[in-house]
Amino acid sequence: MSETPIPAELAARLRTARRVAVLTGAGISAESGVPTFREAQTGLWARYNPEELATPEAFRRNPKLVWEWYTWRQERVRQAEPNAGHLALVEMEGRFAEFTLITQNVDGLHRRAGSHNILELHGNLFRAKCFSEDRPVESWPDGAEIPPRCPRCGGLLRPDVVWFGEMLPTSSLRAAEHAAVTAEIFFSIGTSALVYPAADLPFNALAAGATVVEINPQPTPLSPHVTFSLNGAAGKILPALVAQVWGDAGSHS
Ligand code: BJW
Repeated sequence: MSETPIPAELAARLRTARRVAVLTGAGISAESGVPTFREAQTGLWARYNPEELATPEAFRRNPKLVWEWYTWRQERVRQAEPNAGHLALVEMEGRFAEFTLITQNVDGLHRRAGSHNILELHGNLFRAKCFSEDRPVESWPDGAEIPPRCPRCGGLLRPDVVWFGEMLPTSSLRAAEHAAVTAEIFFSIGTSALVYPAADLPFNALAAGATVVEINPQPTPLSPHVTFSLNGAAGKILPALVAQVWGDAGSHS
C-alpha cells in the first residue's frame, strides 16, 4: 500500500490514455537540493530577489553580479542528482504513445534523468549566448573578465535563459501549446503557476477537455480548477502513482 493515495479514477484514466503532457517547475528539483525560484535564497545570495536578477535590465545594470549568480547556480546543479520524481517521469514516458515533458526549469535534470521528449521553455543554465547578437556561443577564450566576451563581436555573454519581458523560444512554445491542447491528461508539477505564458498551458488543456492533475505541497492559482489535486512532494507522489497504475512490472521502454 503506497503512502500517497492516488484516486482510482485517475489511475483508470492513465491506464487507457494515449497522449499525456507534463509541465514541470522548480518544485520537481527541490528534492534534489536545487532551491525553487521563489523560496528565500541562502548564503551569499540571501539578500537578492531572484525576480530582480532574472531580467535584461538587471544584466545591463550589473552584468558581473548576474553572471556570478548563474555561475553559483550552475555549481549547485552540478552537485545535484535527479530524484525519484524525475525518474518516475522517465518511466511514464515509456508508457504512452505520446508523452511531452514541458519544463520551465533551466537545470537540465530531466535530461540527466533520462527523459527524451523535453521542451525547455525557459532555456538552459549551461548554455550561453551573446547579449548583443542574441546568438548561441559554444565556447570562449578563458580570461579574467566576468562576464566573458563573445568571440565574434566582443559583446558580453549572458546565460541562454529566458528573462522576464523576453520571448520564449517560439518553436518550443508552439509545441508545448500543441501538446497541451491534444493531451488527454495534463500534469502540472512543482510550479507556482504564476509565470506566463507557461501558466496558461494547464488552462489550455482544461479548455480542450483534458483531465488536469496538479502535484504540489502548496495550493496555487491553478488548484481550484484542476480535475485532481495531489497534495505533496513530487518525489513521493510520482513513484507512488507509477507503482499504483502499472504495478511492479518494471520499465516498459
Ligand atoms: C514542490 C516541491 C516538491 C516545492 N514537489 N512541488 C500575463 C499576465 C501577467 C503577466 C504576464 C502575462 N504574460 C506575460 C507576463 C509577464 C511575465 C510574467 O509571467 N509575469 C508574472 C510573474 C506576473 N512573463 C514574461 O515576461 C515571459 N515572457 C513573455 O511573456 O514574453 C512576451 C512578452 C514580452 C514583452 C512584453 C510582454 C510580453 C518570460 C517569463 C520568463 C520566466 N523566466 C524565469 C527565469 C528563468 C531563468 C532562471 O531560472 O533564472 O523562469 S522566472 C522563474 O519563474 C523561472 C521559472 O521557470 C519560473 C516559474 O517558477 P516555478 O518553476 O513555478 O518556481 P516557483 O519557485 O515559483 O514555484 C515552485 C513550486 O514548487 C511552488 O509552488 C512549491 O510549492 C512547489 N514545490 N517543493 C512538488 N517537493
